[in-house]
Amino acid sequence: MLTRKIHFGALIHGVGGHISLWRHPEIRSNQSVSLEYYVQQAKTAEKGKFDLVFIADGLYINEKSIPHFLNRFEPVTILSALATATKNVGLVATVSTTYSQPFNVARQIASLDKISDGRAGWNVVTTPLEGAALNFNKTIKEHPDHATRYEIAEEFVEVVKGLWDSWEDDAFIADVENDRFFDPEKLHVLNHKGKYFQVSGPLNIARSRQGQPVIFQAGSSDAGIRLAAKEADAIFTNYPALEEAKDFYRRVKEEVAKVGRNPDEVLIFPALAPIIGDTVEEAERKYNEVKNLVSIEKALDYLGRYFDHHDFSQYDVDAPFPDIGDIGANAFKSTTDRIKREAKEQGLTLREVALREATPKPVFFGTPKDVADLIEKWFVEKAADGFMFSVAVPNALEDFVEKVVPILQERELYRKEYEADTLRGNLGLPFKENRYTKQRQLA
Ligand code: FMN
Repeated sequence: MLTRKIHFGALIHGVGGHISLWRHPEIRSNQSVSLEYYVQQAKTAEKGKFDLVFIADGLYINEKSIPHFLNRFEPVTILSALATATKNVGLVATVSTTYSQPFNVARQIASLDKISDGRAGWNVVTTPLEGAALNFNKTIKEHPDHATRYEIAEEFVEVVKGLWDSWEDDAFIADVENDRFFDPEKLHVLNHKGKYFQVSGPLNIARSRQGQPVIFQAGSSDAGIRLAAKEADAIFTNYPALEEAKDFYRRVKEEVAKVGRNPDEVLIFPALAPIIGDTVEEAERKYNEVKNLVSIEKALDYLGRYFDHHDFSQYDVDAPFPDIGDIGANAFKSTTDRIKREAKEQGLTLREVALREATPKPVFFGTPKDVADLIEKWFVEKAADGFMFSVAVPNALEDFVEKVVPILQERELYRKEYEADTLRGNLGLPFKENRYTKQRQLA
């Protein structure tokens, strides 16, 4: 009997991850800073019994960043507001381990966990953009390299988890008669002295009903997988092809088993940005509407980023994709290799390549049944434990909740009601016991 159930997160992303979606007549250009929009999306996710809403983040912009990145909410702040507008859905905030301090992060996410009564999560990111260092140069002179960023992240997460266990669950006894606000035996000072952090503790907030907030990790390299296997409860990833996604899933689960953890307790969430139509033709029409919003100038900018901001506007856009030699090999190498290869094999013009990259056709595409079938396939074939939904066309979340969710429920692949009232509970993860309570029980 199949006991696994699909999980869903909703990435609320304002005017969208697409470079030009903001120009669509049904998108409000202020959506990235509209509380009303975020509340509406969170409530729709909750109506669809989603496990969580998720806020991505970044710490550096320039004039070529996608519009949503230019003017958006800080994750913990907006999620605190969403906590008061929702009851069941989890609230996961992206916060960087390269450009933050563990004490602050532990405190903010723990506060969100208390405000939401056990629904908070932290998406651990190491920050890929070099420019971020320019915004934090009082403490960090230079953007650390990839391996160092992950080394810092590992210690950072350990410190945060240590701080989260500062107070055992029954520490605050509020014994008025004996004038004891807390039981000193249940208070623990971390005293962490490591390579990157020296943190005394204790943290000035208690644990929530889920024990500790849920930890997501978003990074797919070997170092990212190792960090997730050791420390995370879930991974957000973005492999678009089924076979690659299956391979990633298998590698993560193997690594989790290797460090002695239960592979079922690290859930894998690939990205899902479907275009749904009542007919395939309608889905095509929706896709074309969005595709046609992208000007060739913006598409060339978008393409140029992969090639280390190479200026493609110097070429004839209707001629075959230009021969640009090794440009891009030091930037997004695997992507630039693929683009060059496909352009050659398929005889594409520069215009075709740029538009295709800036506005790709999603994998999850077609009627509600087509999309449900694909989701089922990815889930059953073990490419995913859940999916991180994001909006590719206007009203995508509403359409998904109304039309795809009931099919998955009918097939008994997805919940009809929340099973629990904490994020951990809904994800099927056990309560995170306090380490000191556990030690005492074992002694
Ligand atoms: N970095 C951020 O700063 N903010 C994000 O919201 C964010 N989301 C990500 C989502 C996905 C699906 C992936 C794969 C990465 C994301 N990252 C984000 C970047 C990672 O934290 C990491 O810095 C980057 O992917 C490089 O690490 P890797 O080589 O292990 O993937």
